[in-house]
Amino acid sequence: MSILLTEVSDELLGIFDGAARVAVLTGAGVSAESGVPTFRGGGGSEIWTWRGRPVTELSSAELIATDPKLVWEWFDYRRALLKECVPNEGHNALAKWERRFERFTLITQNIDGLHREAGSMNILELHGNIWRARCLRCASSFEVRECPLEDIPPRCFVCGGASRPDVVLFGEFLPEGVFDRAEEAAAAADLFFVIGTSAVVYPAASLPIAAKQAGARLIEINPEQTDISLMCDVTLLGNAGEILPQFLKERG
Ligand code: BJW
Ligand code: ZN
Repeated sequence: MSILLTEVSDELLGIFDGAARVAVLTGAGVSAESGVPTFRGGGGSEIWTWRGRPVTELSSAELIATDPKLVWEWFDYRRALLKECVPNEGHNALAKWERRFERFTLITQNIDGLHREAGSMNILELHGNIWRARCLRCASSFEVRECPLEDIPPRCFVCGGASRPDVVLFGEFLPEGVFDRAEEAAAAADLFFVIGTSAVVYPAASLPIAAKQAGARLIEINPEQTDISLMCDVTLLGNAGEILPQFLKERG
C-alpha cells in the first residue's frame, strides 16, 4: 500500500535512522529549484525548449549521427544556462546524508554536475556529464569548461580528434559498468529514495523496481505522483529542496 504524505513524519525519521544501506535515484526535479529546466515538466518546473524542437529529437543518437554541430549548439546553449546555477537545499541535504550511513550511493540521471558541487562524493552519473566531452577518435574523456565554446566541436587534448558531449542520448547505451554498479547498489539497499524523476526513462526507471524486488523500502519525493508512485511505500508530495532537509532536523 502506498501512503501519501506532505512532510516527513516521526515514523519516517525512525526508518531513516535505522537504515544501513541507502541508495538514491535523482532526476531533473532535484535541480528544478536551482533554476534548471526539467524534460517533462511537473511541479510547476520550466521545460527545456530550443528552436522549437523537442528534447527527444535534440538529445538523440539519430541527430548526433546526422548533425553533430547542431547537437553541440544545443548543449552549448544549456551549458550557458547551467553556468549560472548553483546547488540548492536538496543537493546540500543529500551531501550531508552521505556521511550518516554505512553505505550510501547517489545514482543520478542528471548531467549538470550539481550533486558534486554540493559535496556528494559517491555519485553514479548514469547519463554522463555536460561539462565533459569524449573523443570520437581515441575515446578519451576530458573536461570542457569554456562557455560559450569558441570551436565546435572541441578538440581532444590527447590526439586532436573531434569530440562529442560525454552524455547518454536517447537510443544510446549507458557507460559501461556504471549501470551495473547502480543495479548492485539498488539490490543491496534497505532504503531506496526516488527523487525528482518522472521515472519513465529506462533503464534508470528499472532501479527502484529492482530495489523493491530485493526487499528495500521505497520512498518517493516529488510534488506530483508518477508512474512508480503506486509501487512506493511512501510518496512525499513536495519539493526536494523543502523535503530533503527535513530528514536532518534535530531529533526530539
Ligand atoms: C520535482 C521538482 C522539485 C519538479 N522537487 N521534484 C523500455 C521501454 C521503452 C523504451 C525503452 C526501454 N528501454 C529503453 C528504451 C528507450 C529509451 C527510453 O527509456 N525511452 C522512454 C522515454 C520510453 N531509453 C534509452 O534510449 C536509453 N538507452 C538505452 O536503453 O540503451 C539501450 C538501447 C540502445 C539502442 C536502442 C534501444 C535501447 C538511454 C536513455 C538516456 C536518456 N537521456 C536523457 C538525455 C540526456 C542528455 C540530455 O540531457 O540532453 O536523459 S533523456 C532525459 O530524460 C534525460 C533525463 O536524465 C531523463 C529522465 O528525466 P527525469 O530526470 O525523470 O526528468 P523529467 O523531466 O522527466 O521529470 C522531472 C520530475 O521532477 C517530474 O516528475 C516533476 O514532477 C519533478 N519535479 N520540480 C522534486 N522541486
Ligand atoms: Zn582523442
